[in-house]
Amino acid sequence: MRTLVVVPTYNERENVRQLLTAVRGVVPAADVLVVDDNSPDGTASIAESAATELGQIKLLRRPGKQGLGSAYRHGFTIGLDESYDVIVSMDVDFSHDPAVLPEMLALLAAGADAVIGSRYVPGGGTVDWPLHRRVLSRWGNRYTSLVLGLQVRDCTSGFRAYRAEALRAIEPATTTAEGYAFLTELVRRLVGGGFRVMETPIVFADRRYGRSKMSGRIIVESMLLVTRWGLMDLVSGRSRRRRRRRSR
Ligand SMILES: Nc1nc2c(ncn2[C@@H]2O[C@H](COP(=O)(O)OP(=O)(O)O)[C@@H](O)[C@H]2O)c(=O)[nH]1
Ligand SMILES: [Mg+2]
Repeated sequence: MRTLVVVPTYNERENVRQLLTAVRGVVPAADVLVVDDNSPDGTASIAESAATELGQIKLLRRPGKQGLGSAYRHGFTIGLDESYDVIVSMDVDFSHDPAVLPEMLALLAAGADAVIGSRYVPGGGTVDWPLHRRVLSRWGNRYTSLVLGLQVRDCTSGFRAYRAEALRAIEPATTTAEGYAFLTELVRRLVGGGFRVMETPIVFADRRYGRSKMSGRIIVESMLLVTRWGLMDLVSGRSRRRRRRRSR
């Protein structure tokens, strides 16, 4: 299976070379695409020199910070255009342990359409995260699963592997959310499209270097969109039921 690992970066100079080296060590056959938004700290030039050393690494340089959702949309479109069989997404800051990659790919090979590295299934968790982030993530995910009626426990984990046909079918380029809601939007579309989404436990470690790029605005965006989608589902579910009653 031709695999592309998409890695978005913004101001990650301390992490990028190490992560690329680690990924190459764990899945030597996979290609990697780094999507950098013109990081002021020079992440792109470090990625470029690591790419020359390690091979099979491409760098997409974008003109400015456009958000995580936008970086993934761009990276996924390239992966689909280049006919990869499997597309993986992961953070560069070592919160997502590359050692889990073989397990994720094995689950795809065994029949899953998408595999989510999940903090909220047995065996998963977070370490070293400050309390406010743990609470926000845990309850944000509980709210999301409940409101959208999804069986998936961790809708905002960015550590995922997708079968390319499934990703192509849900048209990631037409999503609009910027932050975590982008990840939820993809889960919603996968489940809605009847695709088989599996979760495998991960222990999410806080980043070793640098700072989080997520903001209060991104969290608010995520909660508002989830609420809106939930209400839309409620209304369309009601109108579907009404139509069904009328046609009886
Ligand atoms: N290209 C790009 N990458 C981003 C952007 N925002 C965040 N990232 C990357 O997305 C990943 C997750 O971001 P991070 O700040 O660690 O989020 P957190 O783990 O939820 O605190 C990291 O690899 C970041 O470098 C962005 O605007 N553009
Ligand atoms: Mg992070």
